[in-house]
Amino acid sequence: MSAVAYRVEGDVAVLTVDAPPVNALGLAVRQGLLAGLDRAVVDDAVAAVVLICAGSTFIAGADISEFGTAKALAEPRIRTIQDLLEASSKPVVAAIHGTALGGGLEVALACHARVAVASAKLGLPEVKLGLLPGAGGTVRLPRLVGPEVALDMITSGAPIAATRALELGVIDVIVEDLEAGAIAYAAGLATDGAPLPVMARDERLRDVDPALFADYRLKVGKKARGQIAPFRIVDCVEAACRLPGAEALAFEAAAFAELLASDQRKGLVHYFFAEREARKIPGLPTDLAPQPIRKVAVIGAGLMGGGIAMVFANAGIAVTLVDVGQEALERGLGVIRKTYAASVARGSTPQAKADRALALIHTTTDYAELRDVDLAIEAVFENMGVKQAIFARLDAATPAHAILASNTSGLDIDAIASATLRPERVIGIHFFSPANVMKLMENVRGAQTSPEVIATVMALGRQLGKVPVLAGNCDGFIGNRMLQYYSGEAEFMLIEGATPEQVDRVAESFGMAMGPLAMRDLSALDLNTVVRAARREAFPDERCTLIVERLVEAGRCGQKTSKGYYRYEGRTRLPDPEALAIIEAHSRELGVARRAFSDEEIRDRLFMPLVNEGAKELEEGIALRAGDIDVVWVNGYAFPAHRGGPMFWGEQMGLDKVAAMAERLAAANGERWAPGPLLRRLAETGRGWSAVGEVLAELRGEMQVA
Ligand code: 3H9
Repeated sequence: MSAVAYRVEGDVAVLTVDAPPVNALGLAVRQGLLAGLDRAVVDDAVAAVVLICAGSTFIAGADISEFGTAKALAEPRIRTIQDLLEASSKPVVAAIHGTALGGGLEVALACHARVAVASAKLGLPEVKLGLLPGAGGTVRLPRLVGPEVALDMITSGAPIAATRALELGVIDVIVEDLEAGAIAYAAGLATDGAPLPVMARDERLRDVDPALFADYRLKVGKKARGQIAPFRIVDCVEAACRLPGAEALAFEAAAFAELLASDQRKGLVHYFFAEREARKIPGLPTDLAPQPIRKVAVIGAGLMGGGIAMVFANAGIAVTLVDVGQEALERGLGVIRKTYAASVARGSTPQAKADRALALIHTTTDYAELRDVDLAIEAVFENMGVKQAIFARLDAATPAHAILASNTSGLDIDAIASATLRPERVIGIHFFSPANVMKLMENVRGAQTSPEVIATVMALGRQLGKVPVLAGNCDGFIGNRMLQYYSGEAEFMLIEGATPEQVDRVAESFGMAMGPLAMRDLSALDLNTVVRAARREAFPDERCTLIVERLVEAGRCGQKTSKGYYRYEGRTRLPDPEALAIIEAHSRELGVARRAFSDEEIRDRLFMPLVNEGAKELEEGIALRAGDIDVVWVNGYAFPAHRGGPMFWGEQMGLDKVAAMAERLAAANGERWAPGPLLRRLAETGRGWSAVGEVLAELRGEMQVA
């Protein structure tokens, strides 16, 4: 059966693409489109053509899974189909519902007109995959909407709504009944007989001010954090304004090929699939329906609790915010109101939406009001006794079906669950701060958490617009457990001779939003000293430094005291000789000779320990897949998505190098830094993360024999 059905209604041929899940332009769809168009062109009974899709969406782009395979290069290519569309003397109308994305929108732009339903969205999201629109998007879109709007759309990758697309002229009309509307529109064009527009041949963009592109490059430079694609997009749109259509298309094709071969594209495409894979939990019954969550309680009206309440209210779910006193509730609600007001003022949330969300947040000090909630999330400070007491109260106050969740960032979920009579309905839901902004939702399964609860919370993540990942229960779960090695090495390198600016510069040029030391300054150094003392006690034989303690003793608690690793003028961070003197004095105190560091060494010492600890999480089943760890780090710790995540990056660097680094760091820092059996075996045998299952089985087998 062809992926594209052909039928004729009156004198209009209707080509229906039917290639679930998203009608991507894989080889079969391209072949079907070519066959359908060829047939319509020669069919004397056909005066016009409609291109429409079955299922939930219009063509959502090229088939990403074909990238790098022979199929992607096989004819007919997308451009061949577009040539045919533009050469057709019979009008072709794209009928759009769902999302017309990437190559999908590019095919629609090569049609002679576009009709859409009001709920449709259109966009060129290739930049999110480290690419640019490679099927004429940078040439046709600027001709249709002008270079500024095209640059905004293509460099952001954000889709626009049909109403906006109509205003801009990307679509010609919004209809209610898509197929009937498109057929009528196409028939009208045929009867009208007016010359058909061919965007790629349109030469109207000759007088664009070149300063636009210089400005845009500066703008992109501020946001792009080391990414190549946004700059190449500007180059292409500029070329589209300078060159005749055919030459601009050739320019775009060359730039697309360059990006397709780039590591950044590989990293981002890996990330795309990893995010989707992370939603799938092996072992859960496939027919398990998630429980509906209509009403939730959030315990703790602090910054975290308030942010969580906003997440639910934004998704239209009623929230009861609970705290011990009226004053705490008022304060919490005040912060929530301020956050909404700021977001309305910025233009990112419409007033009506903020009002609707605020109206869904109700406050109380009385647990008796929780008798009809479906989920309660505790978000108080990290103290096991306090959390257990709250869970015991929640167990008594909430209905039997309610899920009880803790937002702990590292405490033992089983110990928390033990305070209840329903440990199977207890789970960790770890939001990252600020919860209303950060995308990651690290869900932590306890030993007894039921499959239904896991399925519900994973589905809830998507409903809330978050990126859910399932973690096992251990100190720090997936993300924070790894973090200590990253910040630990940052500190050791300071003692050995690197400066805070150098360490942070390397991390930031790698693509991290903020270097590890600047990050610590932001989150307050004094708050960190308690955890550090506990860790020194737990691992007395491990290497440690007292840099943070020395800085705090000198009144340097980070941004809040305007000095820490740096000094701050407002929010501007500046190198500070005083901080360096404290660090140098501590090097002397520890008897460590200071030396120069290369950027490469700093990079490897910062990021390779993450990979090593990630491998141990895989070994212990804390993370289900290496990709899950990548998703956690990209969304919870601003690890650059264009590097694919720490595990993908580590594999690109070579797991043998990662293991060798772990050996060296274990000798210097302590046994916890050593590679585990999984990483050792992968490194020795030259295998990658895709072999984790098989290597773990081998290792288990060997243990049994031994
Ligand atoms: C491009 O077009 C290049 C051209 O310019 C030039 C070429 C020369 N291909 O996200 P979901 C799968 S680049 C293959 O969960 P939703 C996805 O993996 C492309 N597979 O659904 C998942 O599979 P599974 C530009 C794809 O409803 C399933 O579909 N286009 C593709 O939340 C459902 O996906 C884009 O970047 C694809 N293009 O969201 C659009 N897209 O079920 C990327 C999806 O096995 N896609 N899959 O896990 C999206 O943004 C969302 O998937 C979409 C649906 C909004 C369409």
